[in-house]
Amino acid sequence: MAEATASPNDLPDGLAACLAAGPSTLVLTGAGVSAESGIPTFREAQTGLWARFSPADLATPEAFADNPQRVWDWYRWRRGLIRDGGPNAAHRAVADLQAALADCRVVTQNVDGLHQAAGAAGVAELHGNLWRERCAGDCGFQREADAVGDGPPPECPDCGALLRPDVVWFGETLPMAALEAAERALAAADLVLVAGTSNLVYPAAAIPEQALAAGLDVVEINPDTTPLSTRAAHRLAGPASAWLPAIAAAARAA
Ligand code: BJW
Ligand code: ZN
Repeated sequence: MAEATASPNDLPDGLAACLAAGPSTLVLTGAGVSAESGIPTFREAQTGLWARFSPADLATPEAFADNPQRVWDWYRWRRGLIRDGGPNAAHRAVADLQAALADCRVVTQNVDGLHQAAGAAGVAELHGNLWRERCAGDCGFQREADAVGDGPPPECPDCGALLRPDVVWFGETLPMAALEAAERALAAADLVLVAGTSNLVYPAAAIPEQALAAGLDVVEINPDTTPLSTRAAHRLAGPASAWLPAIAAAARAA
């Protein structure tokens, strides 16, 4: 199938005019932005090895307590996909948008680090990063992982408890620094681009709601509809790898 593309001319007039004015922009991303790097999203049909497990059942503290090996196997499998897939045109377009606009802040729910790999700066990671590991006990140890890893779950070198991926599971609080960065980005924003998220998981899903309540222009980029779709000023139906480059090109041309 030919790769879907879009040009700045395909953008709705209102959005093109907004981009031409060089808006302060908040880009909120979710798993759909990394889908075209070969990384499965959470709520779409799962295939292959992990088809038997709901990601929502793996992304919980209870799942880790119950079976840390299974949870580590899942994260290591995903690390391998991320390493092999690398950033795609959507990640590169977000970095291009940052280069084109005086103020463009990126807030992501993704834990894959692919925005940074594509060159985006100051990315607020609401749900952590799976390339970081931290003690599942309370000693505070953490480290960066540079390899996918294998074997039994790693142990904390300081206290002997298990290490876990430094990500945010259901029922856990989000990192304060990322939440505050998201709040500041929202307060500064004229335009909010919401790409590749089902808008179902809170508090991330509250960001577009707060933007709407504040009267900001909210644009959704997603091949499918979400609870945001009917309320966004513009809905760009299709893949992020088509629409985000068109948006970056329009901002560059302004
Ligand atoms: C494309 C595409 C392409 C495909 N281009 N698009 C308020 C109301 C109700 C519930 C709650 C609430 N506040 C809190 C809750 C509870 C809970 C929650 O939200 N539950 C809901 C499910 C109802 N939230 C939490 O527990 C959060 N913690 C919290 O609030 O703490 C405070 C607290 C503590 C104690 C008690 C009470 C409160 C934590 C949430 C953590 C989420 N963690 C995960 C795992 C992270 C680690 C990992 O990656 O493994 O985060 S779950 C998973 O969902 C992951 C994602 O970041 C997150 C969002 O998913 P996302 O990105 O939207 O992906 P999908 O798959 O859902 O959607 C993909 C989309 O892409 C689709 O729409 C496709 O169409 C689209 N797409 N291809 C563009 N090419
Ligand atoms: Zn420890």
